[in-house]
Parts: sequence; C-alpha cells; structure tokens
Amino acid sequence: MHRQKIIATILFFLFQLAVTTAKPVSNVVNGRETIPFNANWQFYYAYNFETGIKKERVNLPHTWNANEVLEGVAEYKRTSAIYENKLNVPQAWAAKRLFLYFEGANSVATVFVNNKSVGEHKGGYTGFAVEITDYVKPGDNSIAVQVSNAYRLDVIPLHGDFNVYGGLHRPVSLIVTEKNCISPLDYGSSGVYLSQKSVSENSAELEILTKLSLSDAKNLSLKTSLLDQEGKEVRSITTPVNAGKDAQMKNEMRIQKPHLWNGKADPYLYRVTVALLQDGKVIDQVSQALGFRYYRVDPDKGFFLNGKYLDLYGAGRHEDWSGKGSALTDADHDQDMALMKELGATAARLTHYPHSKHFYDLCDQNGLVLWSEIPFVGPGGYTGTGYVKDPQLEENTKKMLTELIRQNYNHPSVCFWGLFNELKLNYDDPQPFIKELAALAKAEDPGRLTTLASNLGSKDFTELTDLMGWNQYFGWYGGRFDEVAKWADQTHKTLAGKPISISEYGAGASPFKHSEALSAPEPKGRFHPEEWQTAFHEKHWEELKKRPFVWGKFIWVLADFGSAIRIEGDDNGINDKGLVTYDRKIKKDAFYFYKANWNPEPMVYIAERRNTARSKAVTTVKVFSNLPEAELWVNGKRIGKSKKNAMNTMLWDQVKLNKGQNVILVKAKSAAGILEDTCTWELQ
Ligand code: GCB
Repeated sequence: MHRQKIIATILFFLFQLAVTTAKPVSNVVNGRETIPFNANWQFYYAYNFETGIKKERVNLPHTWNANEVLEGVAEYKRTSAIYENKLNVPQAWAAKRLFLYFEGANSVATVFVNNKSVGEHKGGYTGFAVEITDYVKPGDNSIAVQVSNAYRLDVIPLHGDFNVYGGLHRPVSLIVTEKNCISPLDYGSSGVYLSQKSVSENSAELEILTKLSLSDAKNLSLKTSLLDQEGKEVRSITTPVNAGKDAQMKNEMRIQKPHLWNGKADPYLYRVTVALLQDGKVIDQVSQALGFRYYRVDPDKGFFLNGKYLDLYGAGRHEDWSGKGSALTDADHDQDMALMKELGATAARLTHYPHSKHFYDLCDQNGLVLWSEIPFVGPGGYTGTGYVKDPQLEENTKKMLTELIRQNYNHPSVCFWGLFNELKLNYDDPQPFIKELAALAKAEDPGRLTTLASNLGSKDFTELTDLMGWNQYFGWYGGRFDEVAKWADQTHKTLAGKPISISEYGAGASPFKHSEALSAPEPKGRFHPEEWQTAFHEKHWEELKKRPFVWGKFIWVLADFGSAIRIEGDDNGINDKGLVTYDRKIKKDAFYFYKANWNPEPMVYIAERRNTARSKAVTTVKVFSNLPEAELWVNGKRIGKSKKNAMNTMLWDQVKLNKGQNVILVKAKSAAGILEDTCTWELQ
C-alpha cells in the first residue's frame, strides 16, 4: 500500500471511531457541558411505577394530550404518567457535578434517579434543576419522572380557557460542571442576574450578581466581561472569590454612551459572560444577552422607550399548535415569531403563563416589548374560581412568580410582569394575596412594572399594580364595536393617574365561514364568519390608534388554540379568535388588515377573498394595502383606481360581477415594482 493510502485508511478509521463514540450533541463551554436529554424516553400512563407493561418510545418535547384536541374531543386526559430513560455516566465524570434541567414539566413532576426521589416541582411552565451527583454511579443509571396534570387546588392554574397539556412538554438537559460552579439551582435561573440602573444615552450602570455553588473555595476568582454585539470586549473585571458554599458575588460596571436596545427599530444586544476561574483556569462559564434600555408609562401619554413614545401593539400568544399542544420545537417558536414580525407588532403578551426560553430570546433579538405573566388565572366568563385562600396554593403561586422573574430577569424585552388574569371577587377575595404578589415582584425586581388583566369593572383591582389592563370584547360577547372608544375614554377619566391598557380584544372567525351581510354571530354558535372578525378589528383599531394613553393594545389572539371547554365554531375544543389558524396555515383577513397598518413592507391584499360563493351582483371590493393607491381589474376589465384611506384600506363600490366566475385582480405600484393580488369569486 502506498504511504498516502495507508494514512488515508488510518484517518478514515479514526474518523469512524470518532463518529461512533461521539456523545449526543453537547455544548461544552469552558468547563460546563450542557447535553440535550430529549431522545428515547419510555412513556406510560401510571401513577406509580410498573414493570412488564407496554411502554411507548417518545422524544421530548412531548405531551400526552397532543392529538385529543385535534380529534375534536372536548375532554382531555388530566392524569399521571411516567417517563423513563437511561443515563450513562462515564468514569471521567467521577469528580464532576451533575444536574438535570427541566424547562417545563406540566404540571407537577417528581424526579427519580436509580429509584430514589431527588426532587419535586410544582408548576408546568417554569424550569427547574435538580442535582443528581450523589445519586448516580458510573455506567447506566435509571432516570424516571412522574408527571401529572391532574386537577388540583394547590397548583395554579386552577382555571382558564386553555388546555394544560400534560407531560415533559419542554426540553430536558443534563448539565455537567466541576465541583465549584455558577449555581443552576437558584429557581431554575441562569445564576447570573443583570440589573441595569440609571440608563440613558450617555451612560448606564450595570450590576452583575452571580450565585455560586462551591465545595472547596480555594484560589477561585470571577471574571465578568461585557461584550458588544460583534463579540468585542467592552469591559472586564476579575475579582477573587472569598466566600462560603453558596456565595453571591456582586460586580458593577459603568458604561459610557451605551448602544441602547430600542425595540424593533434597533434591538441591539450586548453579552455578559461570567467565568469562574480556579488557579487562573476557567472552570465554569455562563453567558447572557443584555440590552440597555429605559422606559416609563405615562397615564395620559402611554409608553415611552428610551425617552420616545412607542405605541405598544401586538397580540396575546398561547404556546399551542394543532397536533402538538404545547410541546413545541424551536422551529415552531420561530414560526410564531415570524408571524408576529410579519404582522408588524411592537409588543406581545405572553399568555397565560411563562413561555419557552427560546421565545424570550427571540423577543430580545427582534425587539418586541413583552408582558409576561404567571398562570394565576380566573374563570372569566365561566363559573368557578382561580383562587382559593389556601397556604399551599399561595406558596406555589409565589414560587412561580419568583421563578418567572428570576428565569427571565435578564431579557430586555420583558418590561411588565403580569400578576393575574380575570380573577373574580365572588369566592375567596384574592386582593390581599395579590398585594403580597405585587410586593414580591418589587422585591425581586424593582426595575420593572407590574400589571394585571381584569374583566371586571373599572373600579375593581385598581390599587394593586403599577399598571392596569382589561380584556374587552365589544361586539363579540355583546355590545357594539365602537363602545371600545367610550370604555377607554371613561376608564381613563375615572382612573385619572392610572395607566390603562387593553390586555385582550378579539372575535372568533373561521376562514371557511362567510357572510356577505354583516350581522353579529352567536359566540357559542357554530357560524363564526371571517368577515365579522375583520369588521371587529377594523373598528377597534380605528379607535385604539387614536388613543396613545392606552399604553398597550393586545389582540386576542395570534393563533387559534385548544380549549377543551369550548364547543363552538368549526371544531370542538378550539378557541378561534386567532389571526391565524391553529395549524398556522391560514392567515385570516384580519391578519392582513393589521399587516397593512403595522408593517411598512409594501403589500396589497384582497379582503374577503375566501368568500367565493357570491349572491350579490353588485358588490364592494376591499383591499388592505400600505401603498398610496391601487388599480382594480375584474375579468380583465379595468375598473379604476382607489386611494388608501386612514386605515390603509382601499374600497371600490358598485363593482358589477358576472354570473359564474369572476377574476378579481388588484395592482399597486411600489418602489420595488408592481405588486398584485388576485382571487376568484363565483356569482350564483
Ligand atoms: C379572556 C381570557 C382568555 C380567553 C378569552 C376568550 O378574557 O383572558 O383566556 O381565551 O377571554 O376568548 O374568551
């Protein structure tokens, strides 16, 4: 064999060996190894452990309720199940510490390692870590998690118009560190807290608090570095660590002329890396995105980001997808963010619970301002209560608020902590407890504002939080669209000095149901025509855009979602107020109405396009567009031009249709060329 051939053969075998012995894709950053632990779980329904029964192989994220809603079953399994897996611990980890990190187990989970219980977590929408170092041995170890989404009165949510999808519905990872590390055990947080103070265009003060978990604190130091968006070091401080087991280290930096995080106009992110060093060598490191910004809410003028008015508008979002429930992948979250961006939203309300890590990162990167909340949810228009005066429920709620805040503390996108949604006053009075929550939020995070979402009158709950929000459905659950104007003006007047927002407004719609004449549908009925939803939003936005004092305007809701208590619209178990369908495949007309108004990218869209079976020979053609004017053609015949009105809508009245098929075509000139849209209507 030639020498070259021999070398090539050796290299080939070495490569094969490397491939076959490689561990699952892991992320090793200076001492810390984070290994996804999502593949090949064995799943079975049980309350207690069982052997010798058939188990299903699943990968995470997973929920056992994923398909129930899709099949239109208005009941879903609130039960208990067990997930089992094997963890191989190499000899090389003998001197390491091991943690299992669960991003979300819905809703109560107990973790077992080699049949010993190592920890329990109550609450399905916040992450938690358990240390398993002392429970594992070299070689194979059994990991089991008992997860239950059974109804109970001591874990929130007690109520809500959404499904609590049972299971390990968010990813799991194994974190391997040295004996001394940045703590993964502080309420599931990163262990690093970035507090920004006195931020302005001229300077910013940054306090970095790092929580450590140490076993022998010899020769340790902490290096904290601030990097700009290009990764260039702006500042760095190294301090010796002279502390006990659970040390906390505080460092401060002052930055001149910080590049501010400025919402979607310029979502500039710095990065802070905190490295723990022993004898000068990095043994652990945590890196967090950082965006400097300052903001305030004026009761009469609305929201100001970095000193400038910013109209906060967008939609509420549930983590829920047909066929998947809340077990979403990063690609699913990316798609929801793409929808928010296409819509042109400046803000979002993450309802009704803390969302996935990845989505907060996306909001930081794309400049969305967030309202983020705990699942403290009342019955709204249904019967029951979201609160029971029970010490365990209260402890659980406080813990979840602490987890929400600590886990999301560093995200510049988060500006508001939501304390509850639609609690009522006809059972135990929740107000004294909400005051405790408000105090807890301030103690945890003095830099952010608290808010709530109420469906009661303008005089209730007004003394609890910095800001207020109401869920309003004028023209859906009753009333008329234009009443939103009166409500906003009156509430503003009655609550002078209190910043008010509309935390939800929306109407149900099926893209498969249509009407040529507008008449109010029955919310609980089957017939939810798309055109009513469009008209609802047209009028609401016309009124809301004129009112800067409404500091936040949140559509209910980005996408249709599963709600077992609903039997209405096209499918059982679905709330159809989304601007897009449950599978994200169809964007309803109302989506394009907002896109035309909120997103400056040139567009032209024929409304009522899906209303294909026409009975009126003379009709109005409506187009949503942000271009100055467009031209309409019907069956190849030029009808004429129309200019957009203040709502970025163009109308052609008295358009005649022929019997049979009619091809509708609109053309509009944009800087990038001619944009056109077309559809076909059939006159009966
Ligand atoms: C609300 C609730 C939300 C519901 C919505 C509705 O006010 O906060 O959870 O889904 O109304 O569609 O009725």
